[in-house]
Order: sequence, then C-alpha cells, then structure tokens
Amino acid sequence: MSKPVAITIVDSHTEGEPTRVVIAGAPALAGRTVQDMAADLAAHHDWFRSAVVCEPRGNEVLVGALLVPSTDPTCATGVIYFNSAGLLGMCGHGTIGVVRTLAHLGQLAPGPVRLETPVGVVEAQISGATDGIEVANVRSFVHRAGVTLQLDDGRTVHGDIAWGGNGFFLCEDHGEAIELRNLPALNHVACAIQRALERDGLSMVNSYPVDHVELLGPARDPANHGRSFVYCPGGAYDRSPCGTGTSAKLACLEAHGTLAPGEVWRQESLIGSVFDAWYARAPQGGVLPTIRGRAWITAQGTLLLHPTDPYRHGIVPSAVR
Ligand code: PYC
Repeated sequence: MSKPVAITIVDSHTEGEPTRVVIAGAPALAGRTVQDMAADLAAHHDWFRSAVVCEPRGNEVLVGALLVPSTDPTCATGVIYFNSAGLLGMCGHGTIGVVRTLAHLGQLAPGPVRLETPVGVVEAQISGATDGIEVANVRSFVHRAGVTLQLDDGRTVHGDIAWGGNGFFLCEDHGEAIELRNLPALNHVACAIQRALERDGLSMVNSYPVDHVELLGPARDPANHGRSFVYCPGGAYDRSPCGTGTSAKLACLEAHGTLAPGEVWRQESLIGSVFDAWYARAPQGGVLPTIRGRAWITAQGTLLLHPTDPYRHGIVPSAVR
C-alpha cells in the first residue's frame, strides 16, 4: 500500500478562533510574490486547502495559514490564509496565531516581525507587558458608506462597505441581539445580507468580494466599546472579534469622526473575547489599524492523507456521492 501524504501542523486559538499553521508537506507553489503563490494555490492545489481545513480533519470555523517564502527582504515569511470556502485576503486572528506558533517553535527573532500576505505586508510583535500580540494591519478604508439593502425576508438594513484586509458589510440596524443564544437569528440575517450584496452586485474597489458580514451592537462589558458578530465565507461565525473586521470597524469610526487616532477601541466577540484596537491616519486616506489579542497553542501533529481514503482531500463536492 502506498504511503500517506503527511502534512505537519501546529494548531492554536486566538481569543477562541482556531488557526492551523502548516509547517511542512505543502505542494511547491509557482510565482514570485505571495499574491502569485496564492493564485497558484487556488487554481492548481485546492485539494491541499480542503484537506487541511475541511472535515474530517478540520471544520468550517478553522483558518489555515500556509507559510511560503517572501521575496520582500524586510519580511521573515510570506503567509497565505484560507478556510473551508477558499482563500482569505488577510486574517488578523490568524496572524496572531502564526506569531504565537513561530514563538512556540523557537523561530521568532526578538522584536517586530514582518509578514507578506496576498493583500500587503503586516507587522506583528509580542507585547511584553500583556503577552498579547499586536498586528499592524494593511490600510483599511470605507469603500461605500450608507448602503441600503432590501433583504428577501422583508427587512431593510443600512451599512458601510469597508476594507480591513477582507471585504466587510458593517451593519447596526439589523434588529438582532448580539448574543450567543441568538445565533440562529444572527446567521439568518447575515445570510440574507450576503444574498442581497450578491444580488445587488456590490463588491470592493479592488474587485475583492464583500464576503464578510459584521453585525454590530453595544458591548456587554462596560470596559469595552462594542460587540460584533462576524459571519465569514463558508458559513461560520468568528469566535474572536475578527482582526480584519475590527480594522474595517476602525475605518468606519474614523470616517464617521467617532474615534480619534491612537484612542483605544475594545471590540467584543459573540463569545465575549476582546481585541484592543487603535489606528493612525493613512496618508492616502483611511486608517493604519493595529489590533492586539492573545493566542494559545492547542495541538501539534501530522495530518495523514491515505491514498485509499475517499475524504483525504476533505468532504468536498467531488467526494460526496
Ligand atoms: O481575524 O481577520 C480575522 C478573520 C477573518 C476570518 C476569520 N478571522
């Protein structure tokens, strides 16, 4: 019997949201930049993405992080993020998980580390005082403010389309309590918003899809400033406050004049975990966000893909009879 394909991984969670960093066993990707390599992964090696993050080895909540070489001499590594539905642009909780993983493996030099993602370079560092990890994210900005959506369940909602490394629709007047016990209703309205965004052909300026829905509400803990439910492509909600979603939120707060540069915004997730976040104004408009959160290693091991296993590449349409 031929040998299984072996993929070495380290799992962590960032404020409740899991990340699986691939250490070895990935196919060689063609391309010079991380953006080129991400395109090659999507076009020619999608089996690898689905094997790593889809059931039965993963689940729809899990985000994968594939470390690849970077040609940017200022970057320690490149990284491509993906989930059960496809590739992500950037991933804030994932970057915190990557930095915690590099530290765990003894591969993190002291001081800031720069990572090249398909949508730009981010810089991260462990903040000594709190053991939190700070991520200076890509420029974030509001693309369209005050969009009205007519939902197919009869509701009308309003919101902003913003970029935080992924495309977001941020909405406050959804009419739902941001509480875990209200999850079915939150999923229902987020799906209806996604359908409306698609029907109305709304996308980001760089043609990235608006594929994340961020429902906002008041914080439960008075020490925090807001609570969010972030619905991700693939149908899972982010257990963390979502790093790219919090960056998009900072862009909206700046655009609406409700948060000053450097002022800390504490964003709660649906499960009550928190990211601290702040921004500087970007010279080209929008904001340069920083988010801070904590991550813990949860497992380390090897995924095995046996040639006779019909689900070695995940439970994906081609494996379902
Ligand atoms: O933290 O940016 C994030 C993120 C995106 C999708 C899941 N988490």
